[in-house]
Amino acid sequence: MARPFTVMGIVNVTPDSFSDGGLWLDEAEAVAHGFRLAQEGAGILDVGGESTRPGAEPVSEAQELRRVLPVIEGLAQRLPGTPLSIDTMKLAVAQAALAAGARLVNDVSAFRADPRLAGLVADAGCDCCLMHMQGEPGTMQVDPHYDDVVTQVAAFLEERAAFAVAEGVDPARILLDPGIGFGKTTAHNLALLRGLDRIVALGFPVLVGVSRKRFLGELALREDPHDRVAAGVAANVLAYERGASVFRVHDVAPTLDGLRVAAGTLTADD
Ligand code: HH2
Repeated sequence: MARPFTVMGIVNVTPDSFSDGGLWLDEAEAVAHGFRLAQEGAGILDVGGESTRPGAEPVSEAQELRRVLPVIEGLAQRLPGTPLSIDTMKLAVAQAALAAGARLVNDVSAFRADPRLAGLVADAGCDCCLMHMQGEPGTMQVDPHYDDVVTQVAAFLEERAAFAVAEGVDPARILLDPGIGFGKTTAHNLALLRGLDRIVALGFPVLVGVSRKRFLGELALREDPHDRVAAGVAANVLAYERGASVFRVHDVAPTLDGLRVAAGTLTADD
């Protein structure tokens, strides 16, 4: 049987996200967008109210709550069968999102921005995604450096998972993410995708977020993020082949096509 995978559709309720900033700021538009992504086959929707693109400005708690809460509530109502994820580093935002029906806390700081998120996830019994990032979004792309990026990212994720478990999070509820594009050059991103099996070997499901990111533009010679869809499908297929199981994307339908072909090909019993 094909190894299962889930496509996570991105719903950015932000004015400044790098590829879709401002498109879904209106609550009804954002809910409609999430609905479309679910119809295309997204198995989970990730709602975010703060851009983490390189150089992005932080957003206040009140502002982030105003952006994401109505959208989580609207999606929970319209799509009761589709799990919702909240992309946040803030305790109050995660708390409110869980109360409104979210089931996964996607924290790009891996519980470093606010370690109390670990206790929240433990008490709620929900899922969490712990991502690697070198530096802060404001400055992370200024000369990132590693001696051995795969070894260092794997060690970081192992330590963060151990922290979460020590805080009471059920290990079966943890996803790990190498943090493609977060304090990484193109060479670092490619080394991580090539060496993804070493992160998979930590024993947790692995999520990857390559969608429309800059390294794809560099490789495929595509300046406009919207022209990076095929490049992203290629990277996601390779990540699946190396063991990733959740794929965070803006473009759900083409990603599903690619992953279905990859899954069918890798498991063909002839
Ligand atoms: N990437 C982005 C945001 N959240 N979460 C996880 N777990 N993994 C990722 O790779 C990841 C993430 C950045 O992409 P996007 O949401 O499209 O842009 P922005 O941060 O500008 O809103």
